[in-house]
Amino acid sequence: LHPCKLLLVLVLGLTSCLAQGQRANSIIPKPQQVTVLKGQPVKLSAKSIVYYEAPFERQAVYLQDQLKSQTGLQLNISKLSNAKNLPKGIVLKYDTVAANRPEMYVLKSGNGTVTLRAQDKNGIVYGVQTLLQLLPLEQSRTLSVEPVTIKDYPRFAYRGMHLDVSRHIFPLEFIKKYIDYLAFHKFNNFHWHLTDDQGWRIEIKSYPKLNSIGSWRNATLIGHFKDQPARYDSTRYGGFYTQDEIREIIAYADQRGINIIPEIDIPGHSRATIAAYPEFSTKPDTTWNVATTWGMYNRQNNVLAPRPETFKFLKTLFEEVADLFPSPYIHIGGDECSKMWWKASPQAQEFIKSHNLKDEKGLQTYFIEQVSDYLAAKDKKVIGWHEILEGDLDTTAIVMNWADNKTGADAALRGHYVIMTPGKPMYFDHYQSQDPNDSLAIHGYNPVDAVYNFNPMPDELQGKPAARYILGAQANVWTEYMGSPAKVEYMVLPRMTALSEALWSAPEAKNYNDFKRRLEQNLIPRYKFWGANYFHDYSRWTI
Ligand code: TNX
Repeated sequence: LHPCKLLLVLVLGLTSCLAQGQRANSIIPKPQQVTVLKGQPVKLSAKSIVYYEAPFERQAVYLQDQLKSQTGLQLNISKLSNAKNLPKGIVLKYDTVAANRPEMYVLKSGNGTVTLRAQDKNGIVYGVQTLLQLLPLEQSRTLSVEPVTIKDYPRFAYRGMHLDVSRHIFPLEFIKKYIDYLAFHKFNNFHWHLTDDQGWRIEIKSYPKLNSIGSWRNATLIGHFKDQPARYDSTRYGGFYTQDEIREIIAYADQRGINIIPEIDIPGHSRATIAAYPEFSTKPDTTWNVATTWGMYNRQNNVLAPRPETFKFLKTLFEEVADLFPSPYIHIGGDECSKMWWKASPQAQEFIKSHNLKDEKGLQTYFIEQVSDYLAAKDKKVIGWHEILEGDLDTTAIVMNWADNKTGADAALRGHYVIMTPGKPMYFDHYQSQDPNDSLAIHGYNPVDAVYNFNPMPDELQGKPAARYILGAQANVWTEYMGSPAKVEYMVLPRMTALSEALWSAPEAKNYNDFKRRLEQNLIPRYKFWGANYFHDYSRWTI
């Protein structure tokens, strides 16, 4: 070999090695264990095949689609036969990788094969996400995967993102894109906030006026700049997702390892319901409009009355919802229920007395327990916002805590499973910059580093048995000031990327500066590739 050629080979070899090492080092969320091996990279070309074992066929299709869109390479898929030697290509293998470690995967590349081993669909989906991050983000006819072993599993069992589609509704295609973002970041729950004072967004066949009336309001947001109050005109705004569309979304999410938790918010936040059916309100003879402004709607009636026909409605409604969603959990709201309407209603007062309830808080508890019973008969567990603990709740409801960590710790000490969503820093409708020209948001400042450094485990529970009740955490995306998919993307990226690591990675492995490096090298190019409108105030997070 001519010395010049040798030098060229060395330099090229070195640069490709560096590029490869960087990929394994730039994965988000940071895996539990990465070992870069010696040896040849695995080469993939159009002739390579994605082999799968029976439970993972739909994930093989998912990997095939993702590879095609990221690199242009179209691989065939094929069921793995009982061959002793693993074939060349990519293999999705069903394997009990570790007892008591749901969602774990092991990715191994070497000797011509990339294997992903997992004992459940979610493990395979996460292995796919990691594999995609080991591959270049460019069109290419051949690919090489550096030789590595990655053993990986999540720190918390519940990793969620929420989206409010009542205040603003988004096209079905965007809901899918949002689910893709969740899948990429190894989240496993999508909390779909489907009803609120400002509009009812799920088709309900047994009570059709929820859609013909409750899904529409006469107010459209027309201006939302920080230096001006929000402005509306009175054009009709609204819509809802049909049950067929919802089934399509459920299947799409399921393929990606994501459970969808629907929320039907009761007994407060029910203005759209009583607009459609005033007979469920404390003033059945009044006509209500679907709310046209934001905020706690308390001074204007938005609560359900404890009438027999209301409970009949709730039973039928929640049974219909339970039949539609395979989720083992249904969210029934329970937040911010104003008691003044029950105080002012002779009928509600009479109900409190005749049912031996202590007061209005007891009545709220009664609503939650009734619906919990209807859902228990359908084998569903209830999730509610932490206000459900105001009365003496006598159920095993899971508490979604939007107050501080201490409130979450108290709920865990009372024996409830808890999902942490404290407003600071889990509300992504808050500002992420202090730029006076930023787009309108609310309630102060939740920058990306606060999200990254959030620890869902309250200090009060460290080392205590009740720590096991903390299931994980979730960010909430209330959309009062998010009138378009682009605004939602702007509010969630990169904060959801930061959250993914706070939920997945070992706390001792977290490092904000290193996160920023990986964000820049690995994620920003992906945001661009996805066509996402991310927040890019470089002063906040650029190295
Ligand atoms: C409170 S937190 C709400 C939502 C609003 C949000 C705005 C909670 C369960 N309810 O109805 O959209 O504040 O930040």
